[in-house]
Amino acid sequence: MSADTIVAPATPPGTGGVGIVRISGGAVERIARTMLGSLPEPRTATYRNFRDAAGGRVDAGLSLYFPAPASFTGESVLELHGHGGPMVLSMLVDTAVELGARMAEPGEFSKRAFLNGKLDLVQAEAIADLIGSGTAQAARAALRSLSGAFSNAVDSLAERLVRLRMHVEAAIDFPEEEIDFLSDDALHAHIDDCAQAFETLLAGARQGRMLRDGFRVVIVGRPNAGKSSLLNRLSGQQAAIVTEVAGTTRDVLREQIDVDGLAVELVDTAGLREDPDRIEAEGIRRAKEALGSADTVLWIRDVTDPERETPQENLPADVPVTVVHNKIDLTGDAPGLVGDEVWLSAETGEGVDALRTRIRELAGYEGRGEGAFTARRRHLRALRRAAAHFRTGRRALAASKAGELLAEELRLSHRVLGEITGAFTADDLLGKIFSEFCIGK
Ligand SMILES: Nc1nc2c(ncn2[C@@H]2O[C@H](COP(=O)(O)OP(=O)(O)OP(=O)(O)O)[C@@H](O)[C@H]2O)c(=O)[nH]1
Ligand SMILES: [Mg+2]
Repeated sequence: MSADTIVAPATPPGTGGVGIVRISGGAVERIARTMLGSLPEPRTATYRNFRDAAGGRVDAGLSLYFPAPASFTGESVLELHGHGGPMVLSMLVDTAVELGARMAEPGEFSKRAFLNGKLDLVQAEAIADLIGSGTAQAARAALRSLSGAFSNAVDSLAERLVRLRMHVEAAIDFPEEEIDFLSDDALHAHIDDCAQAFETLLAGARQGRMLRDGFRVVIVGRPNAGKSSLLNRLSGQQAAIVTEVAGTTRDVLREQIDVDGLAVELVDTAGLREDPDRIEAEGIRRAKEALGSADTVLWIRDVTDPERETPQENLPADVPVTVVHNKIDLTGDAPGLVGDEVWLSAETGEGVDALRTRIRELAGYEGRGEGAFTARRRHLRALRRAAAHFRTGRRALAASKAGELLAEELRLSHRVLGEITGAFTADDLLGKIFSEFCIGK
């Protein structure tokens, strides 16, 4: 438990009927005795004068005292519900500081709740998402995350992985019987079951991320491949400049479009190539940055360009990439989906419907799902990494009956899952997550 005591207004800046100051930490009791005269009865709204350190009256209102550990943060918490004016609130905060508290950092109340085991990381993030949600549906989904719907699903998958790992490690410990163990039907049923659970959770998290942020499609490729033409075609307007000059687009362009009911943010970028001029180089840097936040990438290739390959090292490893062959009007190739690659012409529009279908598929969008929860990009990334470890282990077992490799990949997979709820999370990640919250949360 943190030794120091923090204070911040819990209501937004500005004026209002009521303004709330929240204090959390070890000095709460002492501060309450000074400011209120005595400690109010726990969890009971008590009308009091609020006094400064010298005994002068600052305001009067309701006080609420939550002794540790039965509070939001897990520490003793005092709430002062005063009159909602900036001056009043700042005098109350100053008094608490004078009496030994310090100003809270952004998200610090939630961070303490997390560190004291009151919430897991997903739930703490759901508070911020609920407050920030832009639609009623997103708000309901955030509330479900806050209630633990997402965390429970992650925990239950983590448990399955642990049981599977125990099963495999038991087999490794008895080398004479290892082969039998590892070809055991029960083991394979167990593996299938985990694979299924990964699929379900990934689908749910993808939906949840879309509810929160929409689906982000980043278009990349060599200069002149037709990226901007495709953006214009999909958005139905001349949003981006198109010319026959290679290197036309130098900035990152974003367009909100509706793909058959799915909210998509299309991102057009500068063509990737060697030896660009300075402005273009900055454009390419921004293109790579945009790739970092993509939900999916469209890799546009001009079917008439002899150097149509885009350098693969530029593409993110953990995001699905769809190859789009553009300008088929010049070659007469057939439009449509072949395997998971799309053939089209941004100029004539043939094949563009197949791309829309592909985007919907990639998004895994199922409309308004009952029981949906919100999820963040961070969660989805971790889930994908965890699933990749699981698959690697599964392949190792199938290829070489390698129990040790499977066990190791299961351990890694479990660990990555733990980053989602915060069971294993590095301090710097925690700092980053909570710093995005606002003060007083
Ligand atoms: N025939 C044909 N021409 C196309 C097609 N798509 C784009 N073009 C042409 O190709 C040229 C480049 O198109 P852009 O959309 O500017 O290409 P870009 O990939 O955005 O290029 P940069 O911004 O320079 O990286 C323009 O002259 C377009 O008219 C297509 O499907 N068919
Ligand atoms: Mg362009």
